[in-house]
Amino acid sequence: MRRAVIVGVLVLGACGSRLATQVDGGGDDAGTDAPLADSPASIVDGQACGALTVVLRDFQASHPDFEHALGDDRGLVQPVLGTDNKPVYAPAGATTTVSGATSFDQWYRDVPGVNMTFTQPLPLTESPPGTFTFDDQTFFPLDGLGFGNEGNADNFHFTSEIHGTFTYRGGEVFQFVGDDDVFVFVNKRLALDLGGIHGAESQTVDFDASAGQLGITPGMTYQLDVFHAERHTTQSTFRMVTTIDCFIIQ
Ligand SMILES: [Ca+2]
Ligand SMILES: [Ca+2]
Repeated sequence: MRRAVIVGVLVLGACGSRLATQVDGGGDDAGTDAPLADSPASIVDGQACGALTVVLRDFQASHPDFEHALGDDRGLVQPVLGTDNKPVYAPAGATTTVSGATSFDQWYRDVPGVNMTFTQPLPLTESPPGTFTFDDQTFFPLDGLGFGNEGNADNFHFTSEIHGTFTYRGGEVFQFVGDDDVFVFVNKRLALDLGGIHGAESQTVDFDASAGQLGITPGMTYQLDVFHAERHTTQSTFRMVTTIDCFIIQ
């Protein structure tokens, strides 16, 4: 375990130039319970390990799901990720914070005139050893970009998605603290649901405790997909903490 962590940090430093690549949002349904092609052994061969790439989509405040009614809104997504690796809207119609499937389906898909897409690195910091964190309490990665700040001090109203794979070794946790919505899928199964327009909230995935629900077995490699939405002023906080020692960008 310790060797793997050290290798991951070294590769992070060596692979920084690879981070500004477009994430492939295409489907990969094959073998969710089988080892993927990039086994941990490939880490030492220079795979992008220990750093993440985030796909950001900027929206305007006028979008029907943004600056809408406030409140927690769990159950917005179905418990299994879609075949295109996007969340599937679950309710039959509108909820307190979402107009419906048509508007929700725009959150993580490129829709000309509705959103504008950007890709940025999301560097993880290791401290203490074995714990990897991205923490930004003023998370405004699109200030001055996309539709601009729309009269606000920062550019609110955007979504983000992260796609990676990791090898489950046993004992891992994944915590998110922030606003607004966050959905985390492990092995394409919903592991964390912080849906809704709200202040900073926290949930933690305990991989061992959830192993049965998630269908994961130590030693195997799985998808991890994170979806987030910033839907309301005046805060945007994004804190992610995990003991997964190596993400490989997909
Ligand atoms: Ca915006
Ligand atoms: Ca917010």
